[in-house]
Amino acid sequence: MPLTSKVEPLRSFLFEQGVEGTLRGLICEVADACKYIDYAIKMTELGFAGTSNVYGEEQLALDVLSDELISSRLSKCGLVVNMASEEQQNIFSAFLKEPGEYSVCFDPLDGSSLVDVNLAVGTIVSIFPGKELVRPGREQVAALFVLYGPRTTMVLGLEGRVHEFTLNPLGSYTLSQEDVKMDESGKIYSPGGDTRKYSPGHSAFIEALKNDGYKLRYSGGMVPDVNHVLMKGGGLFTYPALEGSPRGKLRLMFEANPMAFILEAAGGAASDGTKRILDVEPESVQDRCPVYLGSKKEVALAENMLKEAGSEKGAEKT
Ligand code: FBP
Repeated sequence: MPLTSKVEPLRSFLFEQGVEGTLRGLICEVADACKYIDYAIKMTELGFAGTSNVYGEEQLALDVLSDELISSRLSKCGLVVNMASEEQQNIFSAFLKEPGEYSVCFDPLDGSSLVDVNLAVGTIVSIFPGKELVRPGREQVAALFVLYGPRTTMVLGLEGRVHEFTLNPLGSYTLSQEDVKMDESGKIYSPGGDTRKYSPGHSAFIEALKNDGYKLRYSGGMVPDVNHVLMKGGGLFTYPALEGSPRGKLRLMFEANPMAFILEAAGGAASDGTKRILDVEPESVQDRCPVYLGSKKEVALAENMLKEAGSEKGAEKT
């Protein structure tokens, strides 16, 4: 990106957009912490940490380091009350006596198992006002993901708009795309999950996309795959309910909610197959959620076909 006077750094862009000071500061703190994760991905020894997370999954050294980089940064910034991390068991509070005004859920390094094979991964962050975290996603005030790919970019959803910033070699994020918008439909699909365990409705839906000439684009990393659908202007990312996992694999608070907030702000849609993800009432920060994220047409088609299959199954039983 040529250096011109038009270079718009993240903090001044947020200032010009009238984003209030504390939230502006918090977004910049998160962005800064992710600079260190970006460096760690490129420089740190790969391999396991010898510990497991709350889901019993072996943690990579990078998972633990990324978690520490964000937790410690947010704990000391004076802008945060409570936090929850996909890598930690419980909700935890900021160190400071005078806690801040916001609470944050984050997945420090989503798709981390792909770093070993040198594929793109990401950090996902969800920001709520106040101290409560176990609440519906529609109450978020902002959400973002940082994509560690050929370029390191941050995609921010805020006040009904979505913007992309790129980390330049000077170590600052500058605006690379303002007001990213999704079309009503697209031509790519990104289907997660074990196809043998797909429900009949979901299988029929994926088949319909194939028959309609949609191109398969799946890396196994939610952040690069959702970014692909968003930046291509349309299509669908999905990780459905599976046989034996009625709520799928992805986590509501750390993955589904922030991505749903961003996609909706870009004019797309986000469903758990039956309803808007942002209206799902969580019971705990560990909840999982089936995910259909993308253009409105594809998400609506998924809901209709799952419903039809559901009613057909119901009819068979009677
Ligand atoms: P982690 O949070 O444990 O990394 O899992 C999330 C994830 O890696 C997503 O990024 C991705 O979409 C999905 O799981 C891939 O799952 P699968 O390997 O079952 O296709």
